[in-house]
Amino acid sequence: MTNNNSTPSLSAKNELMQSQDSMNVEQFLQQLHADFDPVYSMLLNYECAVMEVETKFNILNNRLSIQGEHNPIESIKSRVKSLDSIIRKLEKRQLPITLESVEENLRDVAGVRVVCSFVDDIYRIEENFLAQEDVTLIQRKDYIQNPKPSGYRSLHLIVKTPIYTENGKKDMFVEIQMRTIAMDFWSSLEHKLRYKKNLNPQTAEELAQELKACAEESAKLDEKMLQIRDRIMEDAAAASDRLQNNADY
Ligand code: 0O2
Repeated sequence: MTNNNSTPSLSAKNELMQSQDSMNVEQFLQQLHADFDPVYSMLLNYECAVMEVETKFNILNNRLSIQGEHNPIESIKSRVKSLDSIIRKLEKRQLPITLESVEENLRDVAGVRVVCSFVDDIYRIEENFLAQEDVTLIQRKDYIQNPKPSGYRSLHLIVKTPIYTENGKKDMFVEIQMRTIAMDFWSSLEHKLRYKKNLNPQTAEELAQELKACAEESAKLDEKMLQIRDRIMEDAAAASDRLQNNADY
């Protein structure tokens, strides 16, 4: 079979297509990186901020457990808000949907939840955390002293803390929610129930009242557990004094 010079051979056509495809892939990747790298980089900064703050709480937990009788922190849960939630929040607040706007306006993209054993552990951990010189308190909401109308209880802090990037130091907002196991149990279940939206208004109102009553019961449980712990500690201290006195004789 002879080849007509004006039409490229089959293999030449394939080569042309392949080179066009690889050009397209390269351009596509370039565009993808240009679009998404700044977004990934921003989310990574928030991941780093979360890690920094988590480490601070883990260290505090270890140090304070040496002074006291127990580990004050039961668990730490962290998250970086999803891109969807970030954009929806900006849209809801009618703010510009840009990376600068996220960093300027949203303070809960990085979130750390610290679950403590007892109510007084929350304030002890808070005091030690805020005493650190690279932690700046921006906002404090004490929903333990002043529960929300829903019954929600937790201590909320917005802090600024630095991370260290390839371009230098960068201050990041982090939202911290501190609560007891009982508060965490209530708020996790209430959060799930709140998203079952197909309730008629009367049922919704009745259930809101019931949930609020549950929150009050759970606050009483926290109070009772604190009293029990204090009695155990007093009793243990008295027993240790008795032993010491006996040894002195
Ligand atoms: P998510 O998915 O948990 O992050 P803002 O955060 O500024 O938009 P606000 O009300 O000024 O809103 O902040 P606030 O009061 O400090 O509460 C923020 C977060 O606390 C909420 O985040 C919830 O996590 C939690 N929270 C507040 N009230 C309730 C409540 O009644 N029940 C439960 N279960 N959680 C609550 P988001 O953004 O709502 O959601």
